[in-house]
Amino acid sequence: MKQRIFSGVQPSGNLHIGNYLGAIRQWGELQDQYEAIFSVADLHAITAPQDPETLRQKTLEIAKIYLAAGIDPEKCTLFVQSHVKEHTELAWILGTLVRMAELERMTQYKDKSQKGGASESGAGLFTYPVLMAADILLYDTAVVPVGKDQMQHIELTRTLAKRFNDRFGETFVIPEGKLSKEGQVIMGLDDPSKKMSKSAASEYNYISLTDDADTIRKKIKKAVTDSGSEIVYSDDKPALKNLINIYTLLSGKTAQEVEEMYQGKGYGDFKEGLSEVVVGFLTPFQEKLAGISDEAVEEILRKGVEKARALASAKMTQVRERVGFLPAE
Ligand code: ATP
Ligand code: LTN
Repeated sequence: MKQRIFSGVQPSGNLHIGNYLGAIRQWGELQDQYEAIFSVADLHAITAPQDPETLRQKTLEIAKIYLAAGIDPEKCTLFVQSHVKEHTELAWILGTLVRMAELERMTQYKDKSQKGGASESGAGLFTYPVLMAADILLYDTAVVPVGKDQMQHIELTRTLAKRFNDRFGETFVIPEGKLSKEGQVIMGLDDPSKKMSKSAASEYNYISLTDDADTIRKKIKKAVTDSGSEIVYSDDKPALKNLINIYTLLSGKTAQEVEEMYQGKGYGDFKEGLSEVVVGFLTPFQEKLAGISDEAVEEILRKGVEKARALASAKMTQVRERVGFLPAE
């Protein structure tokens, strides 16, 4: 029997090449080897304020992006998180097991709550990792393919699964996180000290998967660079290193090959070359995306949710019994 993988992305903004390279690309590569379930994490998205109509549109768009990235609905289960009520139910139970100090240690929480002030930020931002643990544990997930920034949440998921199992008996599979082969975090184009993020203040932080060619060229032109003019891959030049990483991940060339190509040339030439690489990748991607209708994704999501509900509901019956809840009938 194949092991199960589970992952998701929140429909909270424009997906960018960091999301693709850090997470979604490897999902497509894993779908033959594993039994795969992919969710659109709309419950997570509302931990930041969302406009309802935009949230609906983004939810469909993310599902389309999964398909355009090569996720095959014949092989995988795709569904919208809020369609399966067991996620919030299990999150409540796990929320009684998690410790405040464990949640206070989460980097994502610290970063995000700092932006608006911790005392003003919603409690959902704080308990976010508990809902994520519920997503993963409901499906007996063995492997969770995500970007590096999410690894801390997977660690917490393991802790909670073990804690539950110790207290109530073997119930959950202990999952493992899985980084893409390269494992890099793509940094912001306007600030290479922070990860590229769809909720960044400036759109010059990221290249969205739906940006057109002109926008891409403009954003790459404006991307910050380091001092000096040679094209070298080094930790001393974090901005350039990040741009070279993007170049290599999308072109298949090594960093050394890129350095050689641009020997004796400057940032202008390199940035033009990088723009062509990014446009060359995104143009066919966007053509695929445009070819997927709302109706087609809705149908795929309807089929997916049936499968997800069956698995989640069986697991929750077991969890309720272990915890000591009286059966309703
Ligand atoms: P936000 O900044 O709004 O929280 P995000 O851009 O970080 O959003 P998520 O939905 O949190 O996006 O992440 C989706 C997936 O993409 C996760 O697996 C995450 O690890 C990965 N990911 C996000 N940003 C990057 C990045 N800059 N580089 C590599 N992987 C990333
Ligand atoms: N928090 C994740 C999205 C997410 C997820 C999950 C990833 C929600 N539930 C379950 C893996 C498994 C993020 O990338 N921000």
